[in-house]
Amino acid sequence: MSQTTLLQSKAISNATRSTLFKTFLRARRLQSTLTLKETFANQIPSRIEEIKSFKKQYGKTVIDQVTLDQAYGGMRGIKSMVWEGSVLDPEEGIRFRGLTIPEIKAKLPHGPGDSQEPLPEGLFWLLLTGEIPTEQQVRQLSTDLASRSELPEHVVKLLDSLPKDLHPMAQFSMAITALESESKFAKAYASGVNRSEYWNYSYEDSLDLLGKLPMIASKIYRNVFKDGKIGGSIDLNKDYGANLATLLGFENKDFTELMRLYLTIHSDHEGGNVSAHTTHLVGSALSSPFLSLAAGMNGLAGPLHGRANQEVLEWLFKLRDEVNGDYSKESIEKYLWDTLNSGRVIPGYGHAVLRKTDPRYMAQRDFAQRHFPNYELFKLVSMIYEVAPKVLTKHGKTKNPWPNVDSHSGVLLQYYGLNEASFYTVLFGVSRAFGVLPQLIIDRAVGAPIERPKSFSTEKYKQLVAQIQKSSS
Ligand code: CMX
Repeated sequence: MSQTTLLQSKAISNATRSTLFKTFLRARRLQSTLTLKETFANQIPSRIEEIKSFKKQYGKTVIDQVTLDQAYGGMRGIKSMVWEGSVLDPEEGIRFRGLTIPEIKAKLPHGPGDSQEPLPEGLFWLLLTGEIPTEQQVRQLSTDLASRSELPEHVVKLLDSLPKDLHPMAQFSMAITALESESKFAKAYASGVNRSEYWNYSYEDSLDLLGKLPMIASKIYRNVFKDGKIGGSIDLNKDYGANLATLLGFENKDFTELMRLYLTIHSDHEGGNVSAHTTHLVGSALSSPFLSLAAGMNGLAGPLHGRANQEVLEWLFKLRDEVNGDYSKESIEKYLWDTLNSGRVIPGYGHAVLRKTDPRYMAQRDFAQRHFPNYELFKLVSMIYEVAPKVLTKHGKTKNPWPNVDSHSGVLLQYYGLNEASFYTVLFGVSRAFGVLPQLIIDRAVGAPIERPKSFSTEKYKQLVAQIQKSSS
């Protein structure tokens, strides 16, 4: 019987009801003041037990079959990973712990005052624990992350020494790798800590890392594109998005709102995408969270993945130059065909899993409609949204002619004056850390094994196929 039902039951006396009510309230109060680490630590035994008994009962159940096409086709669609934070439905899009983006926006704590956007710290809590944190818990987490922001001197020196024409993503990955010197996990492992404690040190590293990412990102931004000085200082009372906006040098209230939304929706997109999978794979060798995330960021830097947000902007600007103010459907359609006929992809369109417009695109479109419906570039992006799916369908190659997350993000940043497109993937990377680090901590808590799928040579596959054909004839 639940506590609420018990309290309503006629079978108990008023005195018992009053005692029960007080106990219930005390438990609720205690629960709502637990830190993220305490909340997660409490869950570990039952998580381990749940997986153990699930495997014991159903471990030999066949959950998928693999074709030769899939082996040659980037392993598309093969069910072979466990990822707790989110599941991606081809038609509906992402659900974070079962919640859609509109539900996340409604349920997670928002920024202060009249903020309408969810806090990425809250999403991190949800992804790690499956629970929605209270306002108080999220504020505490924001302060915890802000208190970890300082960079070691060698990382600052490293960033200051890099040439300005080194891509911001290469700088980002190098700085994260260089933070390895701070890894509590690596030190604990070297000193022979018991494996049941791995999660604890990975948790600390993950929070240290999240805390330092705004400093790293801002240092890169200010070094490469501005005067080299960070835009402001960390405030322990501000939330993550607000601190990031300040450090980058943007004090606009709406830009801060954009950062909250941006960091929340770019965080997690199942485990099989390149950045998430790479972080998970490298982490499975017990590399520290710093080395694991840096590996994931190198994958995010690819133009078919996170760097598509930069490609979109550059492609949009070329389009703008080429059509010379003529934003008619006909001239946009011609530009789309020119791109396709020259053997290039339309950046920001298509997806390996999705078969509809990405809800992350819609969340950004909604933001633009609320904040700057008449902005020229927003109108252009909207016009492309009307034309491109038809052109891609006619072109007949892509399985998904609809826009993805990267199709819209750059235009939002442009509106607020963050014009430097080569920096955009770094912001994606800061957000992606919120999605991939929870799984790394969970993996360490439940003792996930080193990942090692099987590969065959073409020769060996031929033998296998011949064998299968022979036995079925
Ligand atoms: N423009 C032109 N052709 C496209 C296309 C696009 N936007 N998207 C897919 N295609 C082509 C593929 O190149 C492939 O061609 P070939 O058979 O000649 O190799 C064919 O259509 C089938 O591809 P698919 O099965 O539909 O898509 P994939 O799962 O192979 O690839 C993705 C997915 C995202 C890499 C691809 O759609 C693409 O390159 N899009 C443009 C880049 C982009 O926006 N990437 C960002 C994705 C989101 C993210 O990770 O951040």
